[in-house]
Parts: sequence; C-alpha cells; structure tokens
Amino acid sequence: MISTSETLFAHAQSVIPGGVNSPVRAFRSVGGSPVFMASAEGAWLTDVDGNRYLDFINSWGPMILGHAPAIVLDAVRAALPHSLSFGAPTRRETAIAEQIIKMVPGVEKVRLVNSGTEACMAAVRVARGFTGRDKILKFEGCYHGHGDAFLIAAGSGALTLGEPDSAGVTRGVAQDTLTAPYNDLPAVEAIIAANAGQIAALILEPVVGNMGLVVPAEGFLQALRDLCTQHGIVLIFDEVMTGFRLARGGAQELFGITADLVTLGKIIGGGLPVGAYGGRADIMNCVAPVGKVYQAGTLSGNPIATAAGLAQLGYLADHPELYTELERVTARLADGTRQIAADLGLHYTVNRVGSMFSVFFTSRPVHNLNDAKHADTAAFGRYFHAMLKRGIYLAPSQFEALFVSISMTDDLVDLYLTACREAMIEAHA
Ligand code: KE4
Repeated sequence: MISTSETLFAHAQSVIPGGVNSPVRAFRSVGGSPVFMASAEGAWLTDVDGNRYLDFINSWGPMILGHAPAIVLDAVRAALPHSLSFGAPTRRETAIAEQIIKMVPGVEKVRLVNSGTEACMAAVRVARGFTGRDKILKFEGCYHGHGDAFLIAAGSGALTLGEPDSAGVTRGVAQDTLTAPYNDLPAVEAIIAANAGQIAALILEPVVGNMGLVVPAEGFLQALRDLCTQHGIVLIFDEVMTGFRLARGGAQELFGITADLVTLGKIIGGGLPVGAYGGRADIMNCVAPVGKVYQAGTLSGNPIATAAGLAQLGYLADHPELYTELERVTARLADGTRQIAADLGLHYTVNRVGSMFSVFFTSRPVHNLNDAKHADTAAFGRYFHAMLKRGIYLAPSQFEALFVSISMTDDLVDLYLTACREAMIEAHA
C-alpha cells in the first residue's frame, strides 16, 4: 500500500530538487522515502497518514522546549496582528540582543540574521575585515552552513551525501580555507606556522554535531584559544547547534572558554528563522553601518521571529533547572543505547554532551571525521528504518546528532529503549 508520504514525495520531486528543501531530509543515505509531517506537539510528530513518532530531531535543534510550547505560540499570536514585517528597527530586536548578551559569555554586541549559514558567513567576513587577512581555518567534518568558504571538508548533509567539497565552489574560494582534523592540535599548530600572519579566523563547532557527535579532547579548546590569542587570529565558536542547548551560555559556559565571536541559530528563533553573530565590541564595530564590513538582510530581526525567539530564550534563562533534567534524561537514552549494543556484542560508540548524542555503528572511539567514517552506514540505515517503523524518528544519517527536548519523560525514554533493543537486533539479523 502506497503511503500518502510516498505519493507526496513523488510529486514534490517534480517541482523541488530531490523533493526536499534541505538535502539531509531526503533519506538518501538511509534509503526509502521521507515521511511528510503534518503536525507536532511536545515530543510527538504526526505524519500525513496520522502515524505518530517520538521526535529526536526536533527540527535539528530548535525545539528544545518540545513542539508547540504555549509560551512561544502565545508570543507569536500576540505579535501577529501588528503586521509580519516592517523593515525598520523595533523594540523587540533590542530586547533579544540584550537577552543574548545576558546569556552568552563574551558577547558585547550582536547582529541578527536569518539563518546559521548567514551568521557564519558574516562572522568570517567580519574577522577578515577586522584582521585584514584572507585565510580561515576550519576542521574536517564540521559544518558551518552552506557558504562557499565552508563547503570544504564539510560535515552534515555534505558528508552524508559524500560531497564534503561541493561542486560550484571555486578554487579561488577554496584556497583560502585551510582544514585540519578535529582534535589534532599539532596539525593546527603546523598550519598556523605555515600561514603566519595570513589566517583571519579559526572557526569550529566547540562540540561537533555534524559528523555525528564528537567531543573536544581535554584541553583542545583552551589550546585553540591560546593559539588564536598568540597569533591574532579571531576565534569563532559556531554555536548554532550548541548555543542555549548545552547550557544557557552554550559551550562557552560549559567549558569556561570565551571565543572572540560566536554564531547562533536554531534555538534562538524558537523554530522561526533567526540566526545571530556577536562577540567582542571592537570586532563587531567593524560591521556596517558603523564599520566597513557590509552585511544586511530584509527580514533580519523580523518581529514575529524575534517574538518567538525572545519567548523561548526568556524561558530558558528563567529555568536553569531544565538543563539538569535534560542531562539526566539524555544520559539515560545514551547510556541505555550503549548498554543495549554491548549486550548484543556490538559495543558501538555512543558520544553525548548534554542533550545531544550520537550512536556510531563502530566499536572504534570517535574523536574525528576519520574515526566517524569507520561506521557501518548500511547497518545504521537498517537500524534507522527499524526504529522508524516502531515510531522513533531519528536523524536519517549516521553523521548527524540527535537532539532531546524537555518533553522527553522517563516513560518515553523507556519506549525508546524498548524499540532500540528490537531495532538493533533486527538491523543485525
Ligand atoms: P542553517 O543555515 O541551516 O540555519 O545553519 C547552518 C549551520 C551552521 N552551523 C552549525 C553547527 C549547524 O549545525 C548548522 C545547520 N545544521 C544542520 C544539521 N546538521 C541543519 C539541518 C539541515 O541542513 O537541513
């Protein structure tokens, strides 16, 4: 029997490349046809056929309060009657800027944009304008959005599709992007030495979500901080995923390390399109109209998006206890998954930080992209579908992280663990 999703997907492919508006959604690496969603509430998604799924994607991070939280929906409803956009400054943009400055260490000034990609593109441009240098250093497997400069050894969908170096990126752009393996400090030191005085910025995910979840080695982030200070390189933490998720102040708070610039997205918009970049005032004052680095956006600071974002950030700021609960519940999920795999003799690697975790289908420890690539993606694909048919909606890629919301209760964790055991067995039958 053809599902409604399959029918919709066939039609979508006739008018949208691959039938999706973001490649990872197409299920290309796990096979099969993507599920079309109709609605969601709390921890649950409902597809167009009325099937329900426990959501571990949560829109790739934004839905930390679960789907359709009253506090966010009420704020959007209150904003709706007053028009959807002005293209002029509003009080709420100042309010959300102040909220970000209050919550995120090291942010003295912040500019709103419409996506994480825009935030990362702008942050790198500002770093280049501030230093007068051309090159940037990124890490293999890290993803900073689809800006040309970042599609070199990129993670996320680029890695999932086997295209870490995208077509359409010119040699002229690529030559200014240097790459090192994540957690490889000697490689970073060698690259800096070989490009003395030429590197404007070092950008990284302080906890990586885009090659699956990879944790920074002890001392790695501090060493990068010291190297950037020593060489006048702008340290950019890409916290589009980790911001407001790993702690109210994100990875900077969790690890006690302050970057020069930080990029934000996802949670900051409560599910609506908001990105942001911010940090040291002396760097941010290079941004037009104050400085000479141009960056603009028709819908930047949109009144509805900022209403949603402000409501979500305000709730997180007022409820620090939710991070403790997210930690506890996600530890149950991750540790339970690791134990199930071990009981089956698979000993798969499960990496977790806070409310983000990944199950790598390899027993090898995963500290960088090369390690992650040892995963058995075919077995992962079978597991993905075995979980999907049991009503568990995972990221359709081995090279993505799972995101947990505060709607995940202990009885739902039990549901997940029961399905996980059955799906692990089925995937290896
Ligand atoms: P967006 O342009 O998708 O809002 O943000 C780009 C981005 C930047 N930095 C980090 C660390 C990110 O994780 C992302 C986007 N994350 C992916 C998930 N791996 C979004 C999902 C998708 O591409 O459909």
